[in-house]
Amino acid sequence: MNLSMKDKILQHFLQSKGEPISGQQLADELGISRTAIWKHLQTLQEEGYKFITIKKKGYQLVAAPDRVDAAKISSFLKTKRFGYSIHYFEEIDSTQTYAQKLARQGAEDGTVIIAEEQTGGKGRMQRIWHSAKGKGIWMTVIIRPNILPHQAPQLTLVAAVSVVMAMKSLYQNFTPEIKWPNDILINGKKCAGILTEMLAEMDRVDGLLIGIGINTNHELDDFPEDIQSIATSIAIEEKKKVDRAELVAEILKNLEHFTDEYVENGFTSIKTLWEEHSGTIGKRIKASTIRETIEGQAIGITDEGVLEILLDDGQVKKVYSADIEIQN
Ligand code: BT5
Repeated sequence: MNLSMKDKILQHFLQSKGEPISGQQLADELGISRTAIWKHLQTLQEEGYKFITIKKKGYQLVAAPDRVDAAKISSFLKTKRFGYSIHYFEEIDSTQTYAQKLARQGAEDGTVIIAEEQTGGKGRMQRIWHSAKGKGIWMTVIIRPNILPHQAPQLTLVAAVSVVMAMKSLYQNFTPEIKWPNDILINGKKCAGILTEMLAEMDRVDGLLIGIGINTNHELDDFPEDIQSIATSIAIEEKKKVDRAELVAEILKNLEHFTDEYVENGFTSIKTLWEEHSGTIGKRIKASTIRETIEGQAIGITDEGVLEILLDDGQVKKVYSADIEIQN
């Protein structure tokens, strides 16, 4: 983990869950002086953390700013590789663009780029992804699975399963559903989107950039007017604010696990999970591809992650990439 000394100190406090920590013990553990500890605590106070001194016990963290930085995420982390290198920004144009640069420079498998705000958040096909400051999870995970270029779209489905299962394990008041291929909906409204980009040669994948955008703590007013009728957030549905760092850590745990499972055993088990959590299969849908619009019943996905639609004339059509609308 590439944490600075200040972040290491912070991590101790976050993991102590409100219990005081003695300055001497911290100094001994980290191999620095008590004065150095005190100086780092001063800097943390300037960043919005609040410590009080408790006689004979040490320092106690009593308030923390709402941020998704490396120290915060790592205090929840339960992974083997993912999330050990975290690049955190208060503001960035797009975590995807930055990830592309890092991936080209050889960033390791499981590197995370995360920001409080994106000024140029991207959806698919040059669409805009609204990324309000401090309200959501705007992150890209660089992964380097040993797969062939044509398998890359399956990783979008692996990511969708990872996100939806993380939500299900942390929240109780709603049921998220995957809408093929890359949306997570709650009660029919979009709460999260996934954008997978690939760095590849003809026959080899160098890396995948798994972009994950999740609306976590938005109130309806935090969305621009044009998406207020189609968007929602976890806080709106769960009826309480969520800890973004905890959700990030849970997603990273799932993403690492399911990517490994996929590389070792193929798409079959992921496909089953995806279908279990999908709100698309069995429904009548309208699919708009670049070439045409087709209507029919979504009957499943193939072993390649391709959507199969049963048309009214009995034909089964395979759809590789499209926007779909679920009909009543
Ligand atoms: C997606 O595209 O859903 C992929 C979104 C990926 C965003 C992440 S955030 C971290 C990383 N860095 C980036 O720059 N991007 C990734 P698509 O299926 O094309 O959906 C885009 C459409 O969703 C837009 O045209 C709007 O209609 C809608 N939309 C935009 N922002 C939204 C939001 N915050 N919540 C719900 N819907 C939104």
